Amino acid sequence: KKLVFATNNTHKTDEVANILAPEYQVLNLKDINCLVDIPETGDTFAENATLKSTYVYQNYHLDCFADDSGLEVEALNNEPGIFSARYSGIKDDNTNLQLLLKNLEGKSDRKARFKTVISLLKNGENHLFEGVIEGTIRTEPTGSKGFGYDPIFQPDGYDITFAEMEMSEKNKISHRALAMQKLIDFLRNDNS
Ligand code: ITT
Repeated sequence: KKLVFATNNTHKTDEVANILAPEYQVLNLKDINCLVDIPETGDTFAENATLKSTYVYQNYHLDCFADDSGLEVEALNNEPGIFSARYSGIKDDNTNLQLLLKNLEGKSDRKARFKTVISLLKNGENHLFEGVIEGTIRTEPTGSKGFGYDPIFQPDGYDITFAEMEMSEKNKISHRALAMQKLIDFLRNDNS
């Protein structure tokens, strides 16, 4: 079975493909020849995820899902949140991560959470699934796996960062994995 995932982020595609295999095969925007960076003009993860899924549903007439995600840092009033991909103004993971570390310098509260909201558009109906993981922000990046803010995020209960985990390990606990599990459960119970 094939599922369209409305994303341009190859790291997201890899993680989600790993979560859905072998039951589903994932096609991303490139695979359906959609070369657009879909505008994310909403105020929430849910709105932005829905904008991405709706774009594909309306232009390609395909059932699909989209993920909007980001990092909320307590001492930064939950920033960067929906602006995680472009926190510094540009879409560069390392620049954004360094800015976050700089803005947290000297702060003792290092609590943060990763959030994902997935919008599934099936038969014209929008279904939302959320996943959250709590953790802390390290003072220095560690590890080279994963993407985005993974090298500075240490999930609660672990002494390593997401970037030090194998993808299979991150995929057991991450915000994206939790939201995806809800999506999978929904699809299993949905016979429409
Ligand atoms: P699409 O919109 O095409 O899916 P994107 O990278 O623009 O790709 P978002 O708008 O959802 O995706 O922004 C998510 C950003 O949040 C992402 O670029 C990372 O900086 C950060 N992020 C999300 N999930 C993450 C994860 O699992 N590990 C590290 N950083 C993550």
